[in-house]
Order: sequence, then structure tokens, then C-alpha cells
Amino acid sequence: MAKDYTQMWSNIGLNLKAHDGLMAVLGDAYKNIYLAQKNRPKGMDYFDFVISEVHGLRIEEIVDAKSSGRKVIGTFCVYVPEELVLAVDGVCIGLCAGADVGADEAEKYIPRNTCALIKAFMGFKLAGLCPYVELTDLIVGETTCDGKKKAYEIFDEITKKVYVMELPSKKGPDGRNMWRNEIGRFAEKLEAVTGKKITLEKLQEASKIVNAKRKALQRLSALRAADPAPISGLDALLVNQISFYDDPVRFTAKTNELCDELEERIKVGAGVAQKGSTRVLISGSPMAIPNWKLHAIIEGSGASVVGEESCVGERNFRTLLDEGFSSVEQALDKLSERTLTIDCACFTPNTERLDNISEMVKRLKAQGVIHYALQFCTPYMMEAFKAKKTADATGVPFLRIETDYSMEDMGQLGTRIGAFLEMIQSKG
Ligand code: BJ8
Repeated sequence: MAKDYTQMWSNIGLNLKAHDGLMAVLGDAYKNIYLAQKNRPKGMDYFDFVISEVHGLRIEEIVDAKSSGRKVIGTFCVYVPEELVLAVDGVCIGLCAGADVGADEAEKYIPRNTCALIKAFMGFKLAGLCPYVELTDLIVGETTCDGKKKAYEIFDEITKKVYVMELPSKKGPDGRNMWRNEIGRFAEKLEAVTGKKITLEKLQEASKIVNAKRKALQRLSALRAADPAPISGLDALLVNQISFYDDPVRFTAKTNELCDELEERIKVGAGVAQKGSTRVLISGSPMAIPNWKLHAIIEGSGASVVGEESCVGERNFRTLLDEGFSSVEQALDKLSERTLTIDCACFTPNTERLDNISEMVKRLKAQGVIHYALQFCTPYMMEAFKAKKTADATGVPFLRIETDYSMEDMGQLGTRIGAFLEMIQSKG
């Protein structure tokens, strides 16, 4: 970090000693996993910078935004429409965390057998490690999996600022109606928290910003179909992770610049791996920052991760919002419809996800699917059964992994993944 931010962190209320420890571990991990990669695109410099300032410059920007009267809205799920947050001039920040620091603190409140993502967001708050949580004016939960639903009750006792959106479990007419009403209620809640009115003009502007971000991410994803892959899976994952907390307009411009460079690479046949190296699709639970574990193992074994069928991946940006609305109510209808195209395993049935896995395997020319579920993430662990059938029908091998954020199973995972990659290679 270029500057000393100790005073700012202290003002925010972080635990300075624990936070220093976290920053040191993060810095080392980033150096070993990211900066050690070969042939990285120049355009990744921006994203390296963002990471180096993840608790520095970006936090300073958010503090400034708050002093100018803007509100900070924290979210945990891609069903929560960012457009509405931007329509009230809010700053939208994804709060999921991907490291097991603070887990001991979290286990004082929630069972040990809770998924690592939930433990991490609780743990980061309880250990005084997350400046983003501290700066939020509203934290938006949602009734997706049981773990999150119940954890939000406790998180509200701790933070006093959780608002929960009720997401249905099925996408029939009743579920759609209910969700449309929830979107309306959320819009009212945002107006109450910010004191700003949601207008048609504001929604049009916000929709353009968020759709442009989705288009940039779609572009990045499409470019990964090239052989050799023009960018590592690790770097593409990082861009996706940063999309949840960077300024959306700047992020879009930088992602498009990166894509321009990748297009040039593809034209001359340049890439990050050898042409013909093994291509893998990852499918399953989201990988919040700094969860780089699986990509690091796979790419450390010489294969390329060419796509993520995940919320930190295509599930987040696959569909654009239909901008053909001419009133606030119509915009809310469209927001409700778009979000219900998302194929989270919390829904039943969830056949769209299986179609999307198959489509991604074909489009990205993946030779194998690694299904990634966080331990105790019942929806994705259960859905692995159907995901395997889909991979079988698509004609590619499938490996099912359940893990958490700890490094204890790195060796065992490396062995299993190595054998899986060898099996793919032996198939030719
Ligand atoms: S739309 S995947 S972001 S709910 S990993 S906490 S599901 S037990 S994060 Fe998610 Fe929205 Fe769905 Fe996406 Fe529960 Fe599983 Fe933990 Fe999870």
C-alpha cells in the first residue's frame, strides 16, 4: 500500500493488530499465487493495484462517498439488484469473504458445521477485520440457503443493520409475484435509508452502468474460449471477484481494456498456457475473495481453468436487464424477471443450471468439469448429483470436490486433481 491508512482503520473501528496480520498473510498469498504467474496480460496491473489497495484506497473512496452523503449498501447475493442501489446513489459492496480468519470467533455464534462462506463473513466482522462491513448503512440478506437465512438473524443482532429479502424457492407464478413484491419493498427500503427517490431517469442510468459491467464480464468470459487461453483462470477469477466492490464505471472501463489486449493475444495465438493444454470448467459454490485455492491447484498442475459456472462467474452476469422500460413500475418488473433467470441451487427445480453447465462446456471447449461445493453447502452438494449426469451426457469427465477455506487438504486435493487431469489427457 502506498500510504499509511492506520488512522483511517482505527477510525473505522478495526482491530489493528489482527488486521495487520491479515494484510500480511494476504500480501504473501497474492505474491505467491498471482505475481508468480507467467505471461500475465499487462491489463492485470490495474487489478493488482486494486488488490494492493483493497483495504486502502477503495476504503478511502467509500469514506469520501459517505461524507458526501452517499449510503453504503452491503450485499451477499446476486439476487439483490445492484441497479436499485445505484438508483439511490448508493455504493453497492459484496460482503462475502473467502478466508478462514475469524472462524474461531464465528463458531462462538454459529455451529462448526456451517459453510465457510458464512463463517467467514461472520468471522471477519467479529474479529474486526472488514472495513466494508463497518462502513455499511444497510446490509441486505436474502432467504436463499438455510445457513444464510439463520445467520442473518444473528448478524443483525451484532450489526443492527440487516434487512432480509424473501426469495421464493420455486419460480412459478406465486413465487414470481412474491419476488416482484419483495423488489418493490426493497426499493422503498432503499428510499427510506437514503432519503432519495427512485425515478425512471435514475433507473435508466443505473441499468446502463450495471449492464455495461455485465457486458464487459461477458466479453472476458467469451475470450476464454480461445486455445491457448489468453488469460489464466486465476486472473479471470480475480477480475470477477473485484467486480463486487470496485467502482462499477471504472471497473467496466478497465475490464474492457483488458479484453482489448486479450483480443490482440488471440489474434497472434498467444496465451498463458501451451496450446492444447487441458481445459477445465469449475461449477458450483461461489469463490469469494481471497478464495483462490482450487484455481491455484488446477493451474499449478499445468491445466487451464476456462470458466466458472458460479456466482463469482457467469451466474452473476449471464443475463442483461431488459432496458425497455418506461416507468419505475415496469423497471421493477424487469428487475424481478431478470433476477429470476439466475440459476442458484437454492431453487427447486433448477434445471436451467444443468443446461448452463452443458452450454458452457461446449462454448468454452472444456474437457472436464470440477464440481466445487463448500463443505456443508447442502444446495450445491446435493445438486452435484445432477451436474454429474449433465457432464456425462455432455461427454466430459466430472470430479466432485467438497472443501473449505483451510489449506489442510491442499495435498489431498492436489493428488485427486492431478489424477483427474491425467485421466482427461489419457482420453486424448
Ligand atoms: S445466488 S450461490 S450468492 S445464495 S456456499 S452461503 S449457498 S451454504 S452463497 Fe449464493 Fe446467492 Fe445462490 Fe449465488 Fe449457502 Fe452454499 Fe454457503 Fe452459499
